[in-house]
Amino acid sequence: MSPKVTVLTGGVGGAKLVEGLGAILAPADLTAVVNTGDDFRHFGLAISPDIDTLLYTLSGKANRTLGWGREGETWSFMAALRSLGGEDWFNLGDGDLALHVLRSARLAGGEPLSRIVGDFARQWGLGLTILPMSEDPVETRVDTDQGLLAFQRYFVEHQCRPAVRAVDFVGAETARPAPGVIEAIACADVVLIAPSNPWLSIDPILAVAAIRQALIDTRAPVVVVSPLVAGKAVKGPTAKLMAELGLAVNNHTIAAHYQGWMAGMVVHGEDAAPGDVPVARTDTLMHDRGDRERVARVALALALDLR
Ligand code: FO1
Repeated sequence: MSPKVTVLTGGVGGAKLVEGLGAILAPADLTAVVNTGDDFRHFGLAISPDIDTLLYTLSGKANRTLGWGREGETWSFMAALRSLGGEDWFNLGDGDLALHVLRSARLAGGEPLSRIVGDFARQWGLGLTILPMSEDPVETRVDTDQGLLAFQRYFVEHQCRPAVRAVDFVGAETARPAPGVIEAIACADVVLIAPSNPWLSIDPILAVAAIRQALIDTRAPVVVVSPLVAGKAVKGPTAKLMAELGLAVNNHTIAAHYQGWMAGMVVHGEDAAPGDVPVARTDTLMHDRGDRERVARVALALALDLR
């Protein structure tokens, strides 16, 4: 039987796992619940980085070296913007702009984000279900030694250099799960937490109380793919952030972060892992499609064992 799988994801690592799952599951059996805490308005445009990284990755359009945006992108807009003295800390490629302009226009017309994203996925031949975690605004904000920073200011403008003291999610207490999110968790055979940054990319999703509760209540085993490889993060600021938060950079900390509903964990190679949860081991570095498929298979197998 083909299990119904729901995966909570954000960032590049998450998109790679979803790509691997897409290679082994029927599209109708796969749902991605995507972080929207990174979303922000820039020049009035609605930017949804983690949704866009997933759309680009799954449709083969992703810029693999940058980890965001499109392969073969051109930058005429940015050149023209700079000539006019516009803010240029956040790069908007010419092709990428089409996504932001179309999404912004349709949101302004009152369409829900989940419908817009569903249309984009279908336009690009993707059969899985991609759900934003919420249609309501939830803004990740990082309290640092250089003051309170909106997520993209921290991540892009300051290149994650400021030391983090705390992360919060403005709007989470009133944000509702997007349509279909609770069902996707409650009715899944398996729920996976992608190897995304737990504090920056998964916590915004968990900050929506009904989603966290659904993870606790679901009969599906919840398996976490560790974002750490040999005690370091593969990409992005995970290890640096953990150290700044005074946390040991290891899988015990990751497991403690997800305790209460995590049933098992996929860890890299021989990395130390908590002794009190079922663990599956594999090389969790996902360079190519084969890697992504392998990690997806290992995560799925562990979860199905735990049913
Ligand atoms: N990341 C950067 O480091 N520099 C950029 O100029 C940049 C532009 C950008 C434009 C659209 C988009 O969807 C993502 C973009 N990102 C950029 C990545 C983005 O900050 C991250 O993908 C997420 O917010 C963190 O996962």
